[in-house]
Amino acid sequence: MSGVHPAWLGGLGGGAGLGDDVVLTRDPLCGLEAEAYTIARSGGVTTVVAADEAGLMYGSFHALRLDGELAAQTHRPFVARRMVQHWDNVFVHPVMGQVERGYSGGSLFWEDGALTDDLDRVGDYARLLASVGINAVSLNNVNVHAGEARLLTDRLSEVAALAARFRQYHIRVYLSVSFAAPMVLGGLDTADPADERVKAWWAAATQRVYATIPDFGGYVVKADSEGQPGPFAYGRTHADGANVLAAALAPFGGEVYWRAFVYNHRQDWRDRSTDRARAAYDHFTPLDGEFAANVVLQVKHGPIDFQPREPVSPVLLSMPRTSLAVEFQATQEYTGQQRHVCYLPPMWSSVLSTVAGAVDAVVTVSNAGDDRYWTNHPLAQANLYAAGRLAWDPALDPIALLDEWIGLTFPPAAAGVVHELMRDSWAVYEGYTSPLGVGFMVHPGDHYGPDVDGYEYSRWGTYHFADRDGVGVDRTRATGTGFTGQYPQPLADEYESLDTCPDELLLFFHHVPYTHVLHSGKTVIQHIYDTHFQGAAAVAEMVGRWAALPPETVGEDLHARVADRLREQVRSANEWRDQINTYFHRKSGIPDAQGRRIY
Ligand code: GCV
Repeated sequence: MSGVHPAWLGGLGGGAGLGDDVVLTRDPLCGLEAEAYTIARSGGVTTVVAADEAGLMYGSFHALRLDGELAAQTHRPFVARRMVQHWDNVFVHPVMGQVERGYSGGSLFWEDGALTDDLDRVGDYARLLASVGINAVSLNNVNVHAGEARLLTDRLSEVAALAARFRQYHIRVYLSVSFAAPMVLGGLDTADPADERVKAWWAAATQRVYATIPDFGGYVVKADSEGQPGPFAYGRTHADGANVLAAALAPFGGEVYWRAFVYNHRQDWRDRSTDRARAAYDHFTPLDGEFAANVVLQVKHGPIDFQPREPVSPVLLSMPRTSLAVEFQATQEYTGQQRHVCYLPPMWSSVLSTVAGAVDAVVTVSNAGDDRYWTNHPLAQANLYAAGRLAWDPALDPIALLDEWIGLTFPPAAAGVVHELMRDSWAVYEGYTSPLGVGFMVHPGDHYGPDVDGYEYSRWGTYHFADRDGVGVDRTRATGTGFTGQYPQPLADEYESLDTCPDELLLFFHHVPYTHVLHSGKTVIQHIYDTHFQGAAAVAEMVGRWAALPPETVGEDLHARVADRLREQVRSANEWRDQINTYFHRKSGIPDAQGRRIY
């Protein structure tokens, strides 16, 4: 079908379109799987061959990235499902705003409680996602409030309008739904998954969805979590709950993304036997093999909640008879809220290197909103970019992806500075915030800025247990909560032993004295002081680097935006440094070996 312009090719315009030097051939007999393509460039002509339209599209986006000659290569996605999830509300929520944990303005999809009238912008977003390999998007917040629940029923036409824009780029649309929808929307007196009326309600509602949107992807469900309704209310398991929705979707080829983020959020901080890190494994692994074939269990990459450093969730290593999705968070809830530079793909890449063989889907919580630069901090775009590229191919080097994004975004004169600012930015952020995997020393509620004891005596199950002698959570089998026992070997023993536990996760797994000597040769307390001084100093250097870049190189507006965010990052990093160092100095009474200023 060379020469025919499919819908998505029209959308490639705007100066970045394919020229006559690209030859696209769709050949259903070429032997390639769905979405795969072969690409080559020779004598200045690029050829792309694929069996389907989607493969042709992905090959075309690859052609836009090409620079120079290329011997024929075939590319195919690592997983069939590569999803971006939005935590968008239709209405502005009094506490969470329009986009829960959103730092890029309002929703791309809804404005003033109604569907956006800027559907072209949605089309641009769809192109952006498709260009990095995303093929699924869920539109609304997993915390489904009453108004948003109606997207499933009488507001379905809005979902259909959005689906039409995403469809142009081979992206299927999903909805977050409330487990209590049969009650909230259907007027039933129960949402019990064993009740025939409930099953019939889900079947009928789902049938109506597919009558309107034949290629609808399915449902995303947060159940029995942070106040959301779920099957526990009826004495049913999460497999019972998920399978009812799965049965309703199965005739149409739809699927349920059922979240494993289930834990007791009303814990008593005095109770040392409950460990939030254990919760997902304890709830879900007994159900391995009980989920319907079209249920995907969606598991946050770490056992707690998207902290700057966590070990990989043991659930991802322990459910061989269940389809699994790993969930990443591009929206920087705990990693600087798109005011700090924090390039996260090195973290995601290391998770994927452990779980790649076990997962069937990669899900990323989007960091995009109606902001002019999509992501508030212009450099945060790189997180979304690489999230898609890694879902397509988890073996890609995250730093090479950073350079790929820089090359497509900035002129060569800016490339070096942007690279230097971003390359180690996750490590820098970790340095001035969360020491040795301890996590959650953030301001409660908004999760921005330091508050070392903010969650220490709260109900959320996120403690560091610092006292005058030491810090950290004992999660060992020998003397602690036993969480290390949820890992297969060799990880179970590696994390259990102080001799082998990696320094960066030490306080996640162990409670140790401040004088404990790390593998690095430093004491814990000196490590805390050093990383916080070094982290804040590194941010100060970033400001200088950016200021030295002539604004016209990147455009004055963008330059000013980044400069403004960097000023806030410096202020915040200094606050983190001083609060963390002062806190641990006061607790431990141990001075900094270098005599630097601690308050
Ligand atoms: C969408 C954390 C966030 C919540 C979020 C939740 C989740 O607790 O703070 O805002 O809710 O994770 O992933 O469901």
